[in-house]
Amino acid sequence: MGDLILTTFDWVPEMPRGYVRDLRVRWALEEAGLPYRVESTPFRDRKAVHFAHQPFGQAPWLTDGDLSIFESGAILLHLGERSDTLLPGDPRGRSEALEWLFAALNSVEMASLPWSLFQFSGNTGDSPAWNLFDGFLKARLAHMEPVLAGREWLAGTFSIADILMVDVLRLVDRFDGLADYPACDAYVARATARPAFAKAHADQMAHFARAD
Ligand SMILES: N[C@@H](CCC(=O)N[C@@H](CS)C(=O)NCC(=O)O)C(=O)O
Repeated sequence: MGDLILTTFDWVPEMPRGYVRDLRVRWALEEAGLPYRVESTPFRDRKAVHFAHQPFGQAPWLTDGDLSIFESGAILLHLGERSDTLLPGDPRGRSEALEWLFAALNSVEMASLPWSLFQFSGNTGDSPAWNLFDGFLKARLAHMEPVLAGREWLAGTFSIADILMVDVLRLVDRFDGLADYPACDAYVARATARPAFAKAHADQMAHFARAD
């Protein structure tokens, strides 16, 4: 274990600001109270060293001493294991947190990301493709709704699973997609009211604004 360094882009256009995935990592680091620093990699001119850390040329990645980790889910799992609070210690709680961590990325984000891309590109008129992805997302939200109506956090206490699930649902909320799902909406609201989220969000916005 060594110094924690989070690397994100030096700049991104306005549209993704506040939603770039380094926010998940910042949020977890703030919740855990782990010291870290942020470094930048060029957004426009991605060099070989970037691909050496992140094979798809994306952001973020985290280094912990001589360990370099890409994929926000893998990074949060690493931080959960380093933190006393973000991953339950008992086998049942840990297993629940891991289930929901993968569900956020592999069941919900799988539906929310294409849906959001349709929204970003304004292609939400009646078409077979839009109806397919809209229906796919709504089916996922319909199953998340009773889960979130029955509990405050996914794995008992607030965990890395909540950071990922909330960040995935936040993108849907950006386009008012949670309006018919009050428990999902309330879950996003109570998680994003946490001081660690506010700090992470403000820091990301300031980071990109400095490069304008
Ligand atoms: N599955 C990756 C996705 C990373 C990702 O999509 N990063 C975006 C920023 S939020 C990115 O680098 N976009 C630029 C690109 O794909 O070229 C993760 O969760 O870390």
